[in-house]
Amino acid sequence: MLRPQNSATREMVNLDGTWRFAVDWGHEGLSDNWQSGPLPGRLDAPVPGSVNDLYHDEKIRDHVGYYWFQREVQVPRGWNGERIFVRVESATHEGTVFVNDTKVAEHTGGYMPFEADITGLVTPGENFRLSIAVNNELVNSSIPPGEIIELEDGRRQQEYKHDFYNYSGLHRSVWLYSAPEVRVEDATITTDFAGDTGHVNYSVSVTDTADADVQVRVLDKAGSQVAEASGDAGSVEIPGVTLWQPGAGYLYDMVIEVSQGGDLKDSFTQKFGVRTVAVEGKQFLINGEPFYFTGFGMHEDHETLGKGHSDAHMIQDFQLLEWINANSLRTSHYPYSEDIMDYCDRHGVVVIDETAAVGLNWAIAGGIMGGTAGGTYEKGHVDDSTQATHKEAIRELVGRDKNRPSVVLWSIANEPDTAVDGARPYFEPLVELTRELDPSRPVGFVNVMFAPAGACTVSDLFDVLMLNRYYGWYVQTGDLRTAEASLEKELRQWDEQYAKPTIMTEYGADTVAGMHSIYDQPFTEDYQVAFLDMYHRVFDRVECMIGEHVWNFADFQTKYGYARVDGNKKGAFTRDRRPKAGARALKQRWAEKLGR
Ligand code: GCB
Repeated sequence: MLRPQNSATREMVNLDGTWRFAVDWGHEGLSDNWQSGPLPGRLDAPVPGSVNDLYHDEKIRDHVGYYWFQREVQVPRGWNGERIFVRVESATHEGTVFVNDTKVAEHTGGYMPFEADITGLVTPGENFRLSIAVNNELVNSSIPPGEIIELEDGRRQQEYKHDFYNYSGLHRSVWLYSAPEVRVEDATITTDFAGDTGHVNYSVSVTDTADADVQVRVLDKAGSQVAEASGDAGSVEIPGVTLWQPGAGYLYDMVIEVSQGGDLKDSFTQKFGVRTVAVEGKQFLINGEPFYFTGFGMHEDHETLGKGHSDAHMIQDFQLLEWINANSLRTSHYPYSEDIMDYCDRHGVVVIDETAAVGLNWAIAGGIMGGTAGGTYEKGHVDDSTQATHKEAIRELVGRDKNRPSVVLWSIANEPDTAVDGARPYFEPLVELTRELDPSRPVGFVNVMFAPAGACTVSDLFDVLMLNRYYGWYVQTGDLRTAEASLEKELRQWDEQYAKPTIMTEYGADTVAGMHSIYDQPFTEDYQVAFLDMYHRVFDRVECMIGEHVWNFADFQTKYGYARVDGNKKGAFTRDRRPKAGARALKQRWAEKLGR
């Protein structure tokens, strides 16, 4: 799905701001047609933003079900004859959109954009009422999965098998936009290079192909044309190409113009970078050069905003990533906002792009995370309906991010249960689907500690191994000497058995800023440093290791649990982005590792 833009033939109106807001306590908003008039009550809510940390009423925070958002929208008077769309960048986890009384879209999956063509329902120059019902429920068929518990006193509680807080709201921007009837609907660009010549393959789909003439022009950063072609699919060469590189995100514009009978109908510019990605033996190659990942598993998470996007916070986070010498990140545990992805493309930040398939694991769920036990791949847990949603999540993610040079690897799940029989029939079709959708990028998933080399039943299906390990934290707590031996033994086993490039996608220790000890005492800043040092010594001794992503970039909010004190404290930075001792240690380690 293309991200809308302003162009010679398209226009966008941003609908962010303060919207009317109501909590649907009785689950009656849809049946009572709340969209047909002003929402009940007197609350407002910010868009973008999470609603959970804003109100003094704890019941709003804990509500399981629908939150409603509403505002008036003025359609620009110049949009006569155009198609008019409403686009919601994310409604977590399900959004139902109404234009006046009419339902125009329904979408499941809390971290993906969706849109509706509302042309016949609105009039340029006039107002309409836009209502969005956002449902925060997680069930077994959703990604991520969850379960709703009905308590004896009638309350409903949301269980889920991941630790980060189940924030809800319209977390990213909402747009009204116009596009012409005959328009570019999709574009796919893949790249290669030989010497200093870039090879660019493209294919464009147009809404109405009858007599449509497609022209593409490639412009460099300065706006000079460097290549051109005609037809809805083909290839062009860029002489003297500037490659997209880690740390230097050079982007070209592909200006796609659609004409009919000599009249320009649509102009759409798709950005792209020229680079290659490949796995060769135990190496991960970007532009033919071995790449070593330094960085973090992240979260979209801030005080007050929850998972709401803010440009200021985004820029601060990326400045800190640069400061600490991180060259990459994983979008743990869901696709991030398109603004973040655009930033990575522009600035050469390497991305492991992850679906929202976190918590497909009833084995851990009964253990450290709390919640109900039972087998993972059972009817009512992770079953065919979950797999169908998961496939859709992969289709949407690849569809949204396929043209991004920053994305070098797909992560189709985080820590699923893969030590049991049901895992292979569940994952094999998902790996095939991902490869079919995008043959140009390697595919991986993130392996949990309970499915080590001898026990994991799916790792051979993937190109790259991604491991989350907590020796010295969840096991062998406070005993770094034993932890070091265990970690090394396990990594060597992966190396011998699989000989695949391996990234440590999570390792970290909860750390309370300001707490110190001369001993190896968990929760202190000193322990965080000693813990990270230990992992780094081991990584440097095991050949297959091609990257280290610390868990986590910053402290983040979680659901309540005895293992969490006001959230997860494994951040290198606090939740308000102040460095802990581990941050300075990482800055030095990564400077050395990257030869900076
Ligand atoms: C994990 C999960 C991550 C948790 C982390 C932790 O393995 O992937 O979502 O936050 O452990 O700190 O427990």
